[in-house]
Amino acid sequence: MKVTSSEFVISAVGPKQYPEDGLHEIALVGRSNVGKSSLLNKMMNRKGLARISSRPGKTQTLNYFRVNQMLYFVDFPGYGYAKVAKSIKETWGKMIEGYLKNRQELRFVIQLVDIRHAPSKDDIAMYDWCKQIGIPTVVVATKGDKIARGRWLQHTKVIRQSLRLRGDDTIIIFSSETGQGKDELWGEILRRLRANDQEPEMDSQQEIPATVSNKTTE
Ligand SMILES: Nc1nc2c(ncn2[C@@H]2O[C@H](COP(=O)(O)OP(=O)(O)O)[C@@H](O)[C@H]2O)c(=O)[nH]1
Ligand SMILES: [Mg+2]
Repeated sequence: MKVTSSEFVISAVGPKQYPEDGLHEIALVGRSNVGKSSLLNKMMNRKGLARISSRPGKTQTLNYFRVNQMLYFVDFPGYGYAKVAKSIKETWGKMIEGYLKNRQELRFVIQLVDIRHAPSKDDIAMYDWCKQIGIPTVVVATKGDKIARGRWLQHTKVIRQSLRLRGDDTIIIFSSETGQGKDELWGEILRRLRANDQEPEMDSQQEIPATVSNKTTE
């Protein structure tokens, strides 16, 4: 996709600050240092727009970037500096949970994992959490330039199996150094947004699993 405009909009500390123009939102999650800011900069063709390697764990805000007056990338605080239950339920707080569960504009999550390593417990918990809520995930294996091309398949297989990738979820290999995966990721984003536009209202989708599971345990 040709990015003609991209801008930082707000570091939101809560729902009152989320944009109200109804554009699609794509959340980016992953542990600190996985390459989230670098990927955002690469996707938006803007070297310093998303800050690279600001102090990990410092910001507990949702950072909104608008692209082409069409969508928002929502940069989540990095996880992985606390035990998963704590990082997700406490440090991240209700804001993150509330966003994932209730944000109508959220279309899917891009979850970043380092291609060199098997996903951590936090990565697995994050992925499972999105599946429980009913949010699709595009997994991006970052820092592809750090291992030989011939080993990519082997490494993505480990990631796929550790996360137990489900449904329509997919893995894309990315490098913010070489630009590997950039066009593929944009293609995937546009494909998913288009598919979403063609579906009837899916607002109740997120409530369905909870209702069903409540019923069956009665
Ligand atoms: N070789 C290589 N280094 C990367 C890549 N992406 C990020 N990095 C480096 O990894 C470090 C953390 O990147 P950053 O984007 O700040 O990660 P964040 O904490 O997830 O936002 C920085 O030193 C980046 O230069 C990549 O694709 N290839
Ligand atoms: Mg960052």
